Amino acid sequence: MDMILLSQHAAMFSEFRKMNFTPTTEICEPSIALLNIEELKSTFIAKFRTLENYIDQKYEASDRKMEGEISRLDEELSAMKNRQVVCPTPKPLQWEKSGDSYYYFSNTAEHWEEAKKLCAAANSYLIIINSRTEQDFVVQKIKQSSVWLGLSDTEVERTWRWVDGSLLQEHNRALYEDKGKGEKGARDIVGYWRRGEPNNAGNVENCAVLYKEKNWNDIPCDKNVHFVCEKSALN
Ligand SMILES: [Ca+2]
Ligand SMILES: [Ca+2]
Repeated sequence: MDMILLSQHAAMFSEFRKMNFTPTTEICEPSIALLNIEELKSTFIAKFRTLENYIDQKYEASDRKMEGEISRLDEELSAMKNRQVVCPTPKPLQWEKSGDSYYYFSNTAEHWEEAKKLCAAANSYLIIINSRTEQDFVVQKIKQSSVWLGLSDTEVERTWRWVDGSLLQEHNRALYEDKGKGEKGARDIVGYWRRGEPNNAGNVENCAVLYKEKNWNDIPCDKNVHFVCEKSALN
């Protein structure tokens, strides 16, 4: 709109120049010149008012248009607020009980952190293996080749911690002793590691998975893997 106004403005002044500013013999006469200047002044004022009105009208029109637009958006917003979003009732998670815990077996594969968050959101935690019996139960239930364990060494390499903050070495001392001699490559780290694991391959493996073969491996945490959430059945 500014461009329209400017061009309109320029056209008017060009018109004034054409009409009144060409010197003639007549306007050089003092009396006639005075008359012409008065005429020119009133013409100018009239034209200026016309321009003012024009600008006012344009702005008014623009204001009206804007008001219309705001009112339309307001109506749309109200309509959105009033619209009833009908969501299907989410199906409750299917928990399976074994020993003193309930377990949820995910239908999706996620990054380790996401899996951890999803379990937490369901008032549970990414599974912590406390016994061979527990591991056997999980392995026999999973349909996939592997699931995330709630175990990682992201903070300090080779310091494996469960999601409850406990250290693998301490937490699983009994489990290690129960297991017997331990496996090659993981003599200083307890658990059911697959032979040669955890090996932090490529320097990027900080999250542990449990394989259907009943052993563990460290793999990159950003892999998409199914997971198991665990929660206590005692409270
Ligand atoms: Ca457990
Ligand atoms: Ca590995």
